[in-house]
Formats: sequence, C-alpha cells, structure tokens
Amino acid sequence: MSADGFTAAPPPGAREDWTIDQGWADYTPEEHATWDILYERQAALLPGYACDEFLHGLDALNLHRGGIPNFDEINPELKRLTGWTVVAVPGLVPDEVFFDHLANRRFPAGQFIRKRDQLDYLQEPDIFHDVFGHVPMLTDPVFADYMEAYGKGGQRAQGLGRLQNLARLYWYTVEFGLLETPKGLRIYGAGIVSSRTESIFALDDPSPNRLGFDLVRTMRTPYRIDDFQQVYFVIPSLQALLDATLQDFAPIYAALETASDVPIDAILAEDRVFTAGTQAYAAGGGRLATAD
Ligand code: HBI
Ligand code: FE
Repeated sequence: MSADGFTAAPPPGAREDWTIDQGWADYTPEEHATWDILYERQAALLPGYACDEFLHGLDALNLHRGGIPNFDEINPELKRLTGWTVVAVPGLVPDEVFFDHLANRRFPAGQFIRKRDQLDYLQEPDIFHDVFGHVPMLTDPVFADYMEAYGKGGQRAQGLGRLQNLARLYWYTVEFGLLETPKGLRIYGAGIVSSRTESIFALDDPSPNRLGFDLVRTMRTPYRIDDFQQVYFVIPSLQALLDATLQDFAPIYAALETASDVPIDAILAEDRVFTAGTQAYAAGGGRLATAD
C-alpha cells in the first residue's frame, strides 16, 4: 500500500484486480521445455519427499501432460475438487490484492516462466513455483480452506497493523512447511517442493532446526528470503493447521505487540524438537548462489 493508503495501480494491460490473460498460445517452445525440465526433475525426486496430499494433487490436475499448463484446462477440475481457480498475474501483486484473491478462492499465479540460467532459484514467483508448487495442495479440501482463511485473515491483519506476523505464518506454512506423517517428515510448502536443492536440504540436511509448529511461535520468528531456511516448522496434520487459524487473531496480535522476535536459529524450552540443527550451512555463509 502506498503512503496515501491507496493500492498501487495495476500495470498497463492488467485488469483492476491485477489479473491478465495467461496467453498460453504465446509461450515459446523454449519456455515449454523449461517447464518440462523443472517438472521432470521434481516429479522424479518428490516421492518420499513431498506429502501424499501434494502428490495426489499433482496427479489429479494431470500437470504432467508436457509443457506449461493451460489454466483453462486445470481450472474445471480444480474448481470441481475444492472451488479454487488459478488466475494469471504479471508477478508480485500488492498484499491487499493478493488477499482479496485468496479470500475468494482464486490463486494468483505468475504468468511468466524463469530463464534457463535461473532454474534453481529466483525470488519473484513464476508459473513453475506458483502452479507446480502451490496449486496441487489446493486440491486438498482442508488446505483449500486454510488458504481462504489466510486471505481473510490477511485483510484483517492489515487493518490491525500486524501483517508482518501473518506473513511469517504464511512463510513457515504455505511456503516452507513440513508435515509429520507415519512415514516420516514430508514437505507440503510450495517454496520447498518447487526447488530441487531445498527439497533435499529441508528434509535431509543436518543444518536447519526442525521444530513443532506453534502459531504464536511461528509469528515471532523472522525468515530469510535469500537462502535456505534456518528453521522449518512441522505440523502434525493439515487439519491441525486449519484448526489453529480458526480463532480470533486479535488477542494474539495484541500480545505480539510487546513480545520479542525469536532469533531465527533459536530453540526454546517449549519447542518440540524434531532436529536440533547444526546451523553449519548458515554459519558457512550459505551456498545457494553456487548450488548445482
Ligand atoms: N503476490 N503474486 C503474488 N504471490 C505471492 O505469493 C504474494 C504476492 N503479494 C504479496 C504476498 N505474496 C505476501 O507478501 C503476502 O502473503 C503477505
Ligand atoms: Fe509462493
């Protein structure tokens, strides 16, 4: 939001709600091939890493047909399963626009695909991150409700000036969340499943802390957008995640006004510890820039 309180105007060619046509016919053969490369290596890696709900969603939407998915082909099935649709946007959209889409069960997905020299990492969400990473989980009815609740909560958090806390919840769940299953820890976060290197790091590397999810704890923990996470939070079930959000956040936000941030690598006495990480990766300065 700008200083005068108005949302930035959509860029030329975009609608009032920042959506654009996907323009599927205009993707080049090289762009379709980039999707295929990314798809093939993630699909090969993810059994044993991603949670069953994610893998089922990937199948349900038939995302493996080859090339960049056409939203007109995904949407009827997604809509039938959970009432969600995917809409195309130019890239990051203002927070309030983002929340309004989520609150109405529309997921805004970047229209563009990354270039070949950025296969492993980019900060702006492209169509591979948004569609491969986020959309499969939206086929799960419980997760679908959680995302809508997040959109509605975002609108309230903005009014209460606590957006930073809610954004941390999004980061540590929707983007970088882990799920405890009878088969072991599994990934459900879109930022992890859409990254080959972070999928391996998040589950297998001894560096990061892996701690039980707690709503307030998560909201007190800063995050990094430039490298692998130093802490991942583990939910016991998607239902438990949804249940945690079905309460009035106003008293929590009020308490957070005076609560301090938890250092990103800290383990608290009350944390449920899955992994007490060595933090060796972060201490070594990270290596994302030279990954692969
Ligand atoms: N826009 N397209 C897009 N995708 C996002 O994930 C996104 C966004 N705008 C704001 C935003 N995320 C976050 O800052 C909010 O969750 C707070
Ligand atoms: Fe994302």
